[in-house]
Amino acid sequence: MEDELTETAVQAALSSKWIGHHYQYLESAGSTNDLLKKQVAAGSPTHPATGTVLLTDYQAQGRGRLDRRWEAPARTSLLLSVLFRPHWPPEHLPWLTMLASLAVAEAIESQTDLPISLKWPNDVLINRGGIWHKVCGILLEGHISGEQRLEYAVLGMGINVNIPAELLPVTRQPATSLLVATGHAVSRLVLLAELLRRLEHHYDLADRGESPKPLWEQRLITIGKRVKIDFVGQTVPLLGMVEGTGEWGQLLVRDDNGRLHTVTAGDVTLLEVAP
Ligand code: BT5
Repeated sequence: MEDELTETAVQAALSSKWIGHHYQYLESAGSTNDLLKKQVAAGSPTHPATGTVLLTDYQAQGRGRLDRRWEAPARTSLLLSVLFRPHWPPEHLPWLTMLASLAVAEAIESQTDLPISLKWPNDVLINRGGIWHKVCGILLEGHISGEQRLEYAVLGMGINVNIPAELLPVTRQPATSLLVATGHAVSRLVLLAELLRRLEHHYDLADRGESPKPLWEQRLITIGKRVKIDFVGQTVPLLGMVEGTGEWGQLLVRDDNGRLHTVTAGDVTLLEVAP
């Protein structure tokens, strides 16, 4: 199977019009998000180019939210960051996570027969034997200037493609890979090309003002569920029912006293409802 992700291989496989046309491949890196942000800080308004993709085969310091670790054995995953400079108000930024989740879900579904679901705010999931397993995580980092202008956003994605079962990280939310879930290896190159094409499609729609929310919400397993939401630096979680989402991806949660909360960040646990 063609599985090289070098610049030559990727340029030949790409079908997107602008995302990934500037492509950097590294055999290993610290964190692709950190590296791309460093390049932007040292660059100019046009360099690195919008749509630049930085991809590595191994990350020594792969990050999740709140500096959690993202772990993936070398050459088994798609580990990449994409640079955007959206002319959007800063509060629209979550659209990028929403449309990236959609692009990942559609790309995986195009290469496997696995139905893909999403867990708010940034997990891509596969149901295996009634248990939700995480197959991809998304880390969006936006930079907002002093004048409240969104200068750029770095969108990081880690997809567990061909991680064998014995090398999957042991995590609270169980992890899986496409290899484990389908029983066969999936071409990372073809998956990457599909992902970038769909990311571009959904980004271009959002850039024209079309909301990713309807498609994104359809895949959310969090809607209509009783949940516990933990917040950073807060010992008391929020308990309640998820009633829906806001236009910018906020979670709308009704607590047990009937108060509606608009949640923009937090860790969600789905709770079993007593029969
Ligand atoms: C995420 O954070 O899920 C975002 C992960 C983003 C990773 C990409 S890789 C390319 C780019 N460069 C980076 O440095 N990062 C991005 P969060 O929701 O906070 O979840 C992190 C948690 O997921 C960890 O604490 C682990 O429990 C779990 N985890 C770690 N590695 C995993 C894996 N390979 N598969 C599934 N779960 C994993």
